[in-house]
Amino acid sequence: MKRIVTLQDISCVGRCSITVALPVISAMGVECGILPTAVLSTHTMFQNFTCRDLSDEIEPIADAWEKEKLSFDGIYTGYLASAEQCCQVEDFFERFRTEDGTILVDPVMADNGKLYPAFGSDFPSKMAQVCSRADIIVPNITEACFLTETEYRTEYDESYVRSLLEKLLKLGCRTAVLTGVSCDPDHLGVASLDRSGESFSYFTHRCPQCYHGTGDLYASTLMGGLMRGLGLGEALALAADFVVACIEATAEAPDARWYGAEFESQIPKLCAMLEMKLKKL
Ligand code: PXL
Repeated sequence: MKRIVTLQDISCVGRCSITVALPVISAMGVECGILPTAVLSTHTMFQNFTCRDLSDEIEPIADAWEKEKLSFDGIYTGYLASAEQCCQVEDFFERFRTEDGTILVDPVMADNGKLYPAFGSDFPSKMAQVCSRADIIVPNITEACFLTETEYRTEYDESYVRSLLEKLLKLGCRTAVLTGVSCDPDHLGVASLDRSGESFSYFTHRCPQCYHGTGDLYASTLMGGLMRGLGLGEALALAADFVVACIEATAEAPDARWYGAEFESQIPKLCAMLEMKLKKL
């Protein structure tokens, strides 16, 4: 069984970051270690939240793991608590990167044209450094604009998407995946480009609803799929189909919470979709 470690926060309530990554990646048959970057009472879209930065723990934990000769088939980073933590994560990559391992960076920092409240204007350039060391990065359109200093647009065409992907590759990563891509009102999806010029895109019908944590669901499922041996195109599609299933389940749930997508009820579907794709390999 493959083992990964994910570096992101624990938002105790809110269905995002580690509370999404652990159940999803475990359900996909991949061991998921965690290195929490911060503990928050909830994610930062709540009006009141606490946040304890765990930067001081990162190095001692990494030291102990190194002494134990632990290694990981993949490293997956999400929400980081500060610009300084970005540098610590880069160090972590250098210590734990392996020849065949995959480093996936979800540069969680912004949506709908705006940075999340906890981040200052110095954060995107630090996150760009983290991205430069990744194999795969999965920004949404807003994050891609911050990373590449591109004007954020709500309406765009394929050439805007292509130029964002090309600029993201120039950061230094091997593969750039852009999420939340929509070149027409009825469809939403993802587009990717790698250094060899290979590209994929995958679109589903657009769900009118919008829930927090869907980016984390997407990145976690993508990491799980890649670790199980799916090709990039199949893993991108699996993650998109799972997120749509979660959004639709949330929209139909009479007691749905406002703060996150109901992914729990869709885990059996995720496992079934994964098995179908694995059978075709
Ligand atoms: O879902 C991304 C995310 C993760 N962690 C924290 C957040 C957010 C988005 O707002 O606030 C703490």
